[in-house]
Amino acid sequence: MEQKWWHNKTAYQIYPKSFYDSNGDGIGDIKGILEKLDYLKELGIDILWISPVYLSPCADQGYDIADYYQIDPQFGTMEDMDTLLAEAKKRDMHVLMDLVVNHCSDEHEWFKKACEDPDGEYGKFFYMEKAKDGKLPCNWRSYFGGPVWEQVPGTDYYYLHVFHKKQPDFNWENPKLRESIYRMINWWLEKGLAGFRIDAIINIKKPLPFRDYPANREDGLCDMGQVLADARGIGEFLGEMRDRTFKLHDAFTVGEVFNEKEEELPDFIGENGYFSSMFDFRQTVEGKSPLGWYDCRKPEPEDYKRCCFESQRRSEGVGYLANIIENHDEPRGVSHYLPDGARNERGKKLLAVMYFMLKGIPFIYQGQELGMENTVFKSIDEVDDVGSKDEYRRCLEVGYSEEEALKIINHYSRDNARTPFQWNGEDNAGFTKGRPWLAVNPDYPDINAEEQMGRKDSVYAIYRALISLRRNPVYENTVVYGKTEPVLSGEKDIMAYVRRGEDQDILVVGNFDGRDREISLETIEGCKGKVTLLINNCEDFTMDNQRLILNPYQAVVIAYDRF
Ligand code: TEU
Ligand code: CA
Repeated sequence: MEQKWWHNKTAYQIYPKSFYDSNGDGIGDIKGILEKLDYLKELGIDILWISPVYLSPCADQGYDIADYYQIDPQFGTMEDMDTLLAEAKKRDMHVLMDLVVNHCSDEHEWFKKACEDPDGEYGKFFYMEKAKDGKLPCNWRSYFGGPVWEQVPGTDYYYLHVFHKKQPDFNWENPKLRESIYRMINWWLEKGLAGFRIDAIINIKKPLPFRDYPANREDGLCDMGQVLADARGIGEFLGEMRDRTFKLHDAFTVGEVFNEKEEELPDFIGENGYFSSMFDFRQTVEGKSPLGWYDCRKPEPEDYKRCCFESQRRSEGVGYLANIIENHDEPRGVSHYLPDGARNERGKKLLAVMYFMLKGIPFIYQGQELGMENTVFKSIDEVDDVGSKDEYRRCLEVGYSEEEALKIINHYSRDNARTPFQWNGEDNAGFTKGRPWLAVNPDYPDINAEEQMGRKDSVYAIYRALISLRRNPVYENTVVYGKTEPVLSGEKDIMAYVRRGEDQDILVVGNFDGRDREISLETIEGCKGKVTLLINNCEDFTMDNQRLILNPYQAVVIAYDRF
């Protein structure tokens, strides 16, 4: 496979509203990111993905864009953005913005014009349909609850929104709309952006004409997953977008793609794929249910292991997935994937090692490098996120008590990942001098950057070690390009794999069991030569010959050099 500039990079997601507030209004901002660039550089980050900072009424935290060419004043100005691009460049860092083009905001000029004249030029930028015999055009359910159709005020037209009603969907079938989007993408790339994270992109192709699908809840509506599985031809849009924009700038793009069909993977991320990479959501969706959060199940270590290996297998020789344990839509990874006994620093480091050493482009979500955990909401009023509020309603609807519903929201709420970044042990974790827009997680006196940076055995320290291993010239080739081979698969709660390189094999072993485990490495092929312990989350390391003894939740990375 041809080598690309981004193959050996490490990426970091910034959720700007919660990263660092430079002016005391309680809201993180672009100047705040600027102030913390050196923190990110020191950690070893090469690529920054910044969640939306465009002009937005913030019905869905900036994922509802009112003007793609403006920065929302709560985040700063276009000048701040230009400064950020320049300062990142000085530090050899690449900036990605979020590309949200399945929908915009109902406050976008195009949508306002569309509402004034649904049959006119801008009406065709959206899906505007009339109800037939009092029946909506189809029975799809929006991701945030309720039908996808909302009436255009004062008319008998309805517009389509697969997310919130303040997020009207674009009509990608319209070439004029596509042109307008490409122009905007190129405008940003010409400014010096390195690329984009591409939001909810699988939704841009709708199966047309609109029709009903079998309902999966008592509301008579059907799940969007089912609808999208039936859509054909998204490749025509994505291929065109690639050729008209990304390709011209050698941009790095990472798609938020759910539910692609296995045989489509080469089209998405193979040579000349639509995107450079896409997130691996295999373990994110494990245990999720179309019925809602109340029906979700937390994955066990064995599930986690199976999901990771499945993704490694199907992407091998095809392309590079972007590996994550969390993002702004998910609970904190350490709260979701670790067994109860491992909810401590050792366990957090175990999870870090296991996902980070996989083949692909590792993404770190802000605070993950500190082992930030889910927060505690004492009442639903403390929750801001639209999605969580809908899921709470849903729990009550199917018969859970308020207390039980809150427990479910506490685990799955998207706000778990959106609490302010914990910089230090001072008021509001040093995030703001004012009142934070969302309460700081009360655990900040114990978990914060200042404390961790000053300690050699912190979670932060292991992330730094993992990142620097990725760019260590002796191991880089194996870490970036080596094939992943799962080993010891019969050992329950042991996750082990070998990265096969030209100069060495690198063995990665983690113990998700709360007990010591003795493991024989005899059955593993290769793995001969000079042994070097590269990473270890414990103080001790017991290996003699082919026998390895692991402490509870221990993780080790061992290189076997051939020459
Ligand atoms: O998420 C898209 C997505 O598929 C969602 O269904 C996601 O799984 C859901 O938020 C979980 O509750 C993207 C963004 O990442 C998300 O923050 C936005 O809300 C959404 O698009 C709409 O732009
Ligand atoms: Ca601010």
